[in-house]
Amino acid sequence: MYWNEKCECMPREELKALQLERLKQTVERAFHNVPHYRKVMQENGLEPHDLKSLDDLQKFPFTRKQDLRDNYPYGMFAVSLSEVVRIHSSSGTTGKPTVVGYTRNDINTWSELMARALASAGVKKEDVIQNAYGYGLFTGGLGVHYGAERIGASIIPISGGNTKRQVMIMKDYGSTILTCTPSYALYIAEVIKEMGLGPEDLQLRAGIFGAEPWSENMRKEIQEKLGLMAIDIYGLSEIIGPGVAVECKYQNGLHVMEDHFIVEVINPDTGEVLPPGELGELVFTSSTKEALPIIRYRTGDISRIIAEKCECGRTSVRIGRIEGRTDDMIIIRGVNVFPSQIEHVLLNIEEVEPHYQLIVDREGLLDRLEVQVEVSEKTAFDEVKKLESLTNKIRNEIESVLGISCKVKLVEPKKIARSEGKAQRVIDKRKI
Ligand code: DLL
Repeated sequence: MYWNEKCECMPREELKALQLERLKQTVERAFHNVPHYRKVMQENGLEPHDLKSLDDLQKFPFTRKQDLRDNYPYGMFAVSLSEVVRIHSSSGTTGKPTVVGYTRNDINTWSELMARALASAGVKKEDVIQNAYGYGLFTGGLGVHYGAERIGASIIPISGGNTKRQVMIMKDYGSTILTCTPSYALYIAEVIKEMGLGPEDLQLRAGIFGAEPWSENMRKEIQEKLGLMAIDIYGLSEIIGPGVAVECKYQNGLHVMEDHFIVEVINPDTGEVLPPGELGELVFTSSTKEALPIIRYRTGDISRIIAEKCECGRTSVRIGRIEGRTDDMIIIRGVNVFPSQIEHVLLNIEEVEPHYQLIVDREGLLDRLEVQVEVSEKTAFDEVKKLESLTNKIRNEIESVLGISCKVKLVEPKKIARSEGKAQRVIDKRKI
C-alpha cells in the first residue's frame, strides 16, 4: 500500500534528476553554513559547484560519527537554534553522544517518511498502533508516533517495558499493529504465553520492527508467535531516525527513501564505491534535511544494494537486511555498547587487570552480557567475600555507564587469551 504513490513510484530518471537538484542545495547549504563541511571540502579542493552529476558525490569526503562528536553538541547544525524544534541523541556510545536536530520542515519530512513506512506495512487510519519503541532521546518512539498521526491511525504511546501491562492493553484495546525492537517482540510473545494467552486472543496484524540486527529465522519465530506479518525498518539518528528504509509486503529487502537519502555501498577498508549486489558499508547522504545536512555518512552497517525492480511497484533501490557492523559496537537489548566503554570502567578499578572479554548470548529471548575480567595477582583469589564485593562494584559501575544489566565473572590471572594481533574482545554467541 502506497502512502505517496507519486514519490514512491517515480520513474527512475525523474527520481535521479530530483536527487541531483536536491543534493546541490544540500551541498551549498552545508558549505556555507557548517564550518566543518567548508573546511573538509576546501581541504579536498572542492567547492559546491564541483557537484555537477550524482557521480560527482564520490569526490566528496566521508562524514564519520567522530566528526559529529568533535563538533558536539550543535557544531554540525546548518541552522541557528531558533529554527530547531526538536533535539534527539544517539544511545550510549563512547565519549559524548551524537546530538541531532530537526527544523519544523525536517519533522514534517520525517513524519511523511514514517507515514510511508507504516503504510508500506499495511497500516491504515483504522488501525490501533501499540508503539513499544522507547520515547525519549531515542528516535524510535517519536518517529513512529508522528508517522502514525500523519496517517490518522490511533496510536498508543506505551513506550517499552512493563510487559504484562503491554499484553493487557494489547488485548483490551485491540491493538492491530505492534512497533518495537524484534527482541522485545519476542519477549512480549513469551509473556503472552505465560499469561495463558495466544495470538488468537489478540488482533495483531502487522509489526514494524527494527533498531537492532535480526534474521529471517527470528522473523519466522515472531510471525508465528504473534500471528502477524513482521516488517523490517531501518534508520539511524544521524540520518533522520527510523524511516530511512523499510520493507514492503514482499519482505525482500528494504526500500530506501531515495527522494530524501542517497545510498552508496563502499568497501570499508578502501572507501571505494561498490556496485549493486556487493556487500559493504552503507553510506548515506541526506538531500532535504535542513538542521543537520549530512554528506556521505559512514553508518558502519554492512549490507548491499538491490537494484532489481520490486514487485510492489516502488521504483527505489532496496538494501538487504543489515548483516553486521564494521566497528566493534554491539547492540544488547537495543542499547548500543562499545567494548571501550567497559574497558574504561575496568581500567579505573585497581584490583583487576585490563584483560577482559565480553560474552554476549541470548538466554531464552533476552540478550545477556557477561563481562569476564582477570583479577590482578595481588588480589587474593581465595577471599570469597572480597571477590564478591569486587564483582558487585564492577557490575554496578558498568551498569551505570551502559544502562543495562550485566553479569561479571572474575577469572584468575592469565586466564584470558592474549592476542598477537587484534584482540577479540567480544564473543557474540547469539544465533539470530
Ligand atoms: O535505531 C533508529 C530506529 C528506530 C530504527 C526504530 C528502526 C526502528 P540509532 O539508535 O541511532 O537509531 O541506531 C542506529 O541501529 O546504525 C544499525 O546498526 C542499527 N539498526 C537500526 N535499524 C536496524 C535494522 C535507530 N532494521 C543503528 N536492522 C544502525 C539492523 C538496525 N540494525
